[in-house]
Amino acid sequence: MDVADLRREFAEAGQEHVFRFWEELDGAGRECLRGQLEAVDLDELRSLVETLVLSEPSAAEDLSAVEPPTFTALPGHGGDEQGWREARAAGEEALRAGRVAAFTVAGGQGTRLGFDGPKGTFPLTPVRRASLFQVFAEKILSARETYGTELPWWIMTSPANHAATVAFFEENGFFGLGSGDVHFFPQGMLPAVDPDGKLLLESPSSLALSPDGHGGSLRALLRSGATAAMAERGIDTISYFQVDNPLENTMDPAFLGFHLLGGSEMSSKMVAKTDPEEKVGIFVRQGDHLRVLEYSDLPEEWMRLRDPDGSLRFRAANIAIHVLDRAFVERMGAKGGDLPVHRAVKRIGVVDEEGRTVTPEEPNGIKFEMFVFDALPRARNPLLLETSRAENFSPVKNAEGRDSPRTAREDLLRQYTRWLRAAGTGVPLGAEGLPTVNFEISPLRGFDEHAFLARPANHHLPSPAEGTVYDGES
Ligand code: UD2
Repeated sequence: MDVADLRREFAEAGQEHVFRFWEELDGAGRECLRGQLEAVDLDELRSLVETLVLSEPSAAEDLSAVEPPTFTALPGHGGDEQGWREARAAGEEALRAGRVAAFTVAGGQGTRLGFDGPKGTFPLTPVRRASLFQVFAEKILSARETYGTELPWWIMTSPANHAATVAFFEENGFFGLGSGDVHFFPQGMLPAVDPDGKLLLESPSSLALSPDGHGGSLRALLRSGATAAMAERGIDTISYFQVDNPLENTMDPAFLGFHLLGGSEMSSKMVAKTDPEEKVGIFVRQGDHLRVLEYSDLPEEWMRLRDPDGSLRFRAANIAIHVLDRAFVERMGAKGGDLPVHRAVKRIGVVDEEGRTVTPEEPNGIKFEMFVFDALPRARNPLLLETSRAENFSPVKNAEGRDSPRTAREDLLRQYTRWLRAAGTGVPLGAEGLPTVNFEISPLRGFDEHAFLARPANHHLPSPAEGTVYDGES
């Protein structure tokens, strides 16, 4: 677009200040800013500013019709064992038929972990310090072997970590998955604004942009051509998980089977919340809809409500593991995502009058993002499945304390110990159910407990010594 036209459009939208360094910019700087400005949807921005920045914050949401959701319980918790067997068989059939793809959202900024690099490259496992990406890659390799299928993997990055993510896979030979079966695409970005709704500049030649949230994955899957590539390969089912959860069970056949047998467009896993303060979204039923209330939106007194048996009333925690129907993603993505946008007040680096980027001590602006779980109320037959926390959820969010690399490593060790014991190998135990030696089982030996126990070579292994790695060799 002609710069004069662009300038006029931004002036009409009350955003002409983004050109304030224009005269001083060189050719490359002008191209950069111009590209970013052309990508801004001014109508969308106007409506976001009106509803989320300039209006009075809406009084607390009407939560009167909100109830705990119904869900499919684990067999040990009253779930129907036969139903679980049938679901598992259906999921395995879909995996064998090559109908399933893995999909990881890895575009987040990982600020809380304080790690310099894409979170998926974080060296995590107890002995090898294999990265999160390697853990997922090995699970996929194991599932491939079990089901004799290709299981391609799509990874959503952000413009900030895309090149580093791709380079990491290249340096590591794609962990043996084959470069044709691992696909990367960057998510969309949304501009940040100040409390008056004015676009913020990060530098003279760049807006302050931030990733549009994991909800942006729906439109990014479509726009990047990922869903078209999936369709071409006969894939209609997408296994969605976050880069921060090494216990994520990438290809859970029972979960896939419940999703498919239930004719669901989007299914989610839940576990019981450990304590009122745990920072997880909560599944609720509102009228006819299943939805997630983010932890910050759950009223304080609701956090502590208990059922007569003592369990938390609102306990259905969102562990961010979903199955998505490909056609549903295409439908949602075609409407630009069609998800509500949330606001987050943040400290945002902005340019000063001298053209330097300065990050203030206090929040100075508003970022916008979408959440993938907001698609649940729009999905046909959404399904909620109870799952085992110990086998599915131990996220790496913080550098220390709760949900940190230390707690994730401990939960991995507990998982290895359970699997070995189930396979007839003794493991010396110390405090808190942790083994007294540090050791590791590569996911190549089984992507889940079922797959691990199904391999005769995993039975009656030598008891682990300090530093033992049960790798892919039998
Ligand atoms: C998320 C959920 C929370 C709970 C918890 C479980 C939200 C808003 N909250 O909390 O309800 O389920 O996870 O672990 O999701 N990501 C992107 N692009 C983005 C933003 C995030 O790819 O623009 C990815 C990010 O790389 C990570 C995941 O989404 O894999 C979670 O993001 P987060 O760390 O912002 O979510 P969190 O921990 O607040």
